Amino acid sequence: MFVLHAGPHRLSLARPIVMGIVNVTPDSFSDGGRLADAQAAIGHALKLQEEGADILDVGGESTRPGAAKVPVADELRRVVPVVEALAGRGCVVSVDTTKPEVMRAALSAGAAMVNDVMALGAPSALDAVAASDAAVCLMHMQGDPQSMQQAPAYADVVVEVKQFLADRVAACEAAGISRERLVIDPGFGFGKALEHNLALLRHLDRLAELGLPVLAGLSRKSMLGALTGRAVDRREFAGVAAHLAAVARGARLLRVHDVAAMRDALAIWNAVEEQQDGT
Ligand code: 7PJ
Repeated sequence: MFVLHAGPHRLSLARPIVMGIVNVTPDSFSDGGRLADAQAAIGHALKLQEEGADILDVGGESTRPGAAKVPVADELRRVVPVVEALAGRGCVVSVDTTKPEVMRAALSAGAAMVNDVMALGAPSALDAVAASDAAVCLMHMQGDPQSMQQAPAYADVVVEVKQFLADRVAACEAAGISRERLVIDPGFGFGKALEHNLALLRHLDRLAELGLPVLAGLSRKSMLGALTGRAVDRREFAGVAAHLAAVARGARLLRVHDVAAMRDALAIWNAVEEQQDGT
């Protein structure tokens, strides 16, 4: 069973764990700027921690489809004070960024994990993580956030995503980042049409065959809207169902906005899985 090495932390994945989303962006599609200032983001993060988040994922760069790029100085200004405050309180903090400069600053400020939607694809991102003892989540994306939802296309989405992740894992290992620090993620909604997202969810167990913990991030995503007709702030139940479908296929980390709801669902899931009835 997996134990994730994230800086000084050892996170057992014997049960699925919850990563709470902390946006420090004025333009994130689901938080709409209400968390724009560091104090508000810290308060929100501590609430998620209280609700049972195991990891707090702090991001200052919106990656929603069509989102504008954020200059590195702005992202540093948003993210570093929040990381520092949360790590200082003993929280397990992940930094959601694609920029090596932000990775380095956040790791110095106490982040124990890097969550990169580019899977350390930016020049020197591998080096930035290799120079630390942080964990890293490697996510698949087709194209870039500006254009990725225009015409996603795959011959076999599951095979292609799995191969991409296997290649990035090999690159990490070659750079000196050991497997105990790695998490893989199919990147739901990142250059994927509904059929691609559903195929990846249905066959998530095939990604788990890579022998690394799989993270699923489906919270509030447009796929849930397409299936339920719900607006972005009404997708909590759909999100819980989608994440449990992921857990049933081997997901060990769940990246969510609605931590309390996910915790309740996992309380039931774990009780059923761990029931000792002699059968
Ligand atoms: C994901 C992410 C995801 C990982 C975002 C949103 C868009 N990081 N960052 N996996 N999604 N690892 O939260 O809707 O699915 S930003």
